[in-house]
Amino acid sequence: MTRPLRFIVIGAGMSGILAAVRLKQAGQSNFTLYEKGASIGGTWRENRYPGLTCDVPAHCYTYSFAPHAEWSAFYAPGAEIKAYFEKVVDDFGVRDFIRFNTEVTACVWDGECWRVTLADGAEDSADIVIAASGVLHHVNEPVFSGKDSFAGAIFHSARWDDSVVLDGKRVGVIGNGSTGVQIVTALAERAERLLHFQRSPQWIMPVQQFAYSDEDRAAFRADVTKIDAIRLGDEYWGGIRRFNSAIIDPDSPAMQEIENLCRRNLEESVRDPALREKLRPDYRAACKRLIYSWSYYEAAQAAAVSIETGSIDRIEPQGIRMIDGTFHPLDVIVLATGFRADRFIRPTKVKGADGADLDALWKDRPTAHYAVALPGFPNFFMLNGPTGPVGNFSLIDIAEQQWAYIAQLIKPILAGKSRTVQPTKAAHADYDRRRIEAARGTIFGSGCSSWYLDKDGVPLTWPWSYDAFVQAMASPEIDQFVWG
Ligand code: NA7
Repeated sequence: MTRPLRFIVIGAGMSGILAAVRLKQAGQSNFTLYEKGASIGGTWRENRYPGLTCDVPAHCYTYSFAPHAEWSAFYAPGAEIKAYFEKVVDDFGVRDFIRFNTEVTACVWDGECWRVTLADGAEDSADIVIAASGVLHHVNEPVFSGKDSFAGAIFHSARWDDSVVLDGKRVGVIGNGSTGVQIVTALAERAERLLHFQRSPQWIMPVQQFAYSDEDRAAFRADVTKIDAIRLGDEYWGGIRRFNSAIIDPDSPAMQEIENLCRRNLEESVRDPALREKLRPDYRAACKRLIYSWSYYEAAQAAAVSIETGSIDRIEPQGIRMIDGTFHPLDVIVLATGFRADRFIRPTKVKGADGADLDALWKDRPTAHYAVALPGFPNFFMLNGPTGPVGNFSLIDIAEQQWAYIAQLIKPILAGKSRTVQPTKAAHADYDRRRIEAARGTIFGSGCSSWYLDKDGVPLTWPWSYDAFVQAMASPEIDQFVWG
């Protein structure tokens, strides 16, 4: 006997779609996905900039239950990934569960269930809430003085303006995270002048990109084990495990290997010694999220491209003025300045039992028990929430494992044996303490700025091995939770 339950999922990006498919597969039909945007896809909807590519191999960035034969290349372009999610939504029949253009503004636990308020003032309620609200969608737009005076087009990379002509124009790209690097690589041959404003240099991991042919795709279609060989194969997973052991042990041979690869890439790819020094970081490789690129250094050496390492003073009507007085005339400015990755479900107000308030709880740093749940917030779960694994690997895989963990926690509720579940305060406090201590020693905490760090400079990430994560998700420790 199972008790009929109502679920609300917040967000129809990668994690929310996963939750919907899993709920449907489990026989649940009383659920709604509230999506603030007009279409699905989360970060793959928000980002449409030229050159947008996922840095996880395409066949590894898919749901385990939806292999996909049609990728055009080893690393897929963003538009194909968005189309893949659209296809999954239709193939698995979850589109009718999505309410678009409907932002959730508040979730309040009333002692029995979650009262959910929507932006238009309407209300809904649910036994269980899944916050699949994503990480990379609150844009970070630094305040540059004079920005509004710019006579040309200026926009954030995640608010791409398709009406703006780039060919033959003078384009400035501010920021050189994965986004800035991909945009500059894509525009190097299109712009008349392309200035890449780099506040801190980045290590670039060389990777091979290649197109799949029609024959390749036919072979993938005919035989799914050919997809599995990539998705589950040693080449990808061996790389993930080596990368992961490097992250958590900066003195490991695996870290040494990453550093050597990045340094050799810089030495061998950049011919002009002055440019090479401009592009050489003074912090360790993988401290910031590693940038995977097969062609950025070539782009940086293209005739139309220059790397600007000075500090920006202000934006003027005709371009960018540097602190040293240099002026760069520009037609278009792209702010590839990243996201406020510490927001998670905020600004949605979440109030749990006995006055528990998410804003207050996350005042110093966002956290969640094993990245998934919080004491004081019964039946409230997060996918890709704070302190989960981040790095150059598939967050789809991470979300799937988190879902398996949540599914085990709610089993007694589905069975009608209890109504609520939440982690104990003591268990979460212990997790937090151990996590913070371990996170300080990872490569992310080795001395650089990045979106992985909390406001105290501690990495807000899973600091243990990938296998420890798999194990933790596979079998929740029952004594860390209370069922009510
Ligand atoms: P990132 O990786 O957060 O990069 C943001 C970039 O913007 C980075 O180079 C910053 O320099 C730069 N930045 C931010 N503020 C400023 C100001 N005020 N002046 C100059 N430069 C600035 O964001 P991305 O969008 O590239 O990538 C986010 C993730 O999306 C990526 O890791 C993938 O997971 C996908 P800094 O390094 O802080 O000196």
